[in-house]
Amino acid sequence: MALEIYDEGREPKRAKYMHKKVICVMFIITVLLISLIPKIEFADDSNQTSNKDLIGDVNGSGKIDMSDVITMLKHLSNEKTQKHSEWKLDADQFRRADIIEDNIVDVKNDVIALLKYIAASNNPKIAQKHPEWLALINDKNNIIVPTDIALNKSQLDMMVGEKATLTATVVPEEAENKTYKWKSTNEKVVQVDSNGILIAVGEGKCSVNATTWNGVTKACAVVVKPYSAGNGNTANNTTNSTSGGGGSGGTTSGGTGGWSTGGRWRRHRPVAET
Ligand SMILES: [Ca+2]
Ligand SMILES: [Ca+2]
Repeated sequence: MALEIYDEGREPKRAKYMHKKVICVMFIITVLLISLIPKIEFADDSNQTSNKDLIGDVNGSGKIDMSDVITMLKHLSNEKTQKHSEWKLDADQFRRADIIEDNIVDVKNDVIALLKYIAASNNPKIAQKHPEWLALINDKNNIIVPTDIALNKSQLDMMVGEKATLTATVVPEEAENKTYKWKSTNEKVVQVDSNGILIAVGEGKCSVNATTWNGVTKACAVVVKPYSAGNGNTANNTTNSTSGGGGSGGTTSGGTGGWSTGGRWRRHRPVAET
């Protein structure tokens, strides 16, 4: 392994000093990067694949996680100390660990790249800020990641007690993992469930956001006004339309579009398309 400290022509004393220094730097870098990862989810299947050639999946478990980093660090420790011979990577593992392809598995490039990838995959905020952290490994694995998420509505007027449905479409269609989550910025105004069904619970303004697993997000601005029979607001009626390709939205037609709100009251009115 072309680790600098074992290059030919180096003096043994210098190599010994460098050895301690490298171990120390490795430790500090690892601690720093692990601190970037808010929650290490070994069971997280968001990046799971059956592809045994997955770059970064050093131990061939079918997914990329901290156990791959540990495998790489053990290997590097072996390279330096000539101990723990069982820690050596075989040719396939080495190929998957050589993320920055230079035929060297090192901390500076490969371990850091892997740690960054794991940090970004587990934290949408990091992914949003550093999409390139995900791109490096994903590109090598030819995994298409979401680049956009379209909502059928960018704004919505509702009355307290009313329900509405938002539909999200992850772009591109071919994305490997199109998982996304709904979230309201103020649950005292609007609550949203995992199917994008909103319920207005209080007066005010907030956003309902759909965010993909890799941090791509889109917001719908919602204004909730008090309920009044003559209120001209045109909130969407509740439907579960799944045909929405980001455009047509889910609105029932006809005059029977009644909806209930927790059994408190019920009324009927024509549905207006917004
Ligand atoms: Ca693995
Ligand atoms: Ca490398």
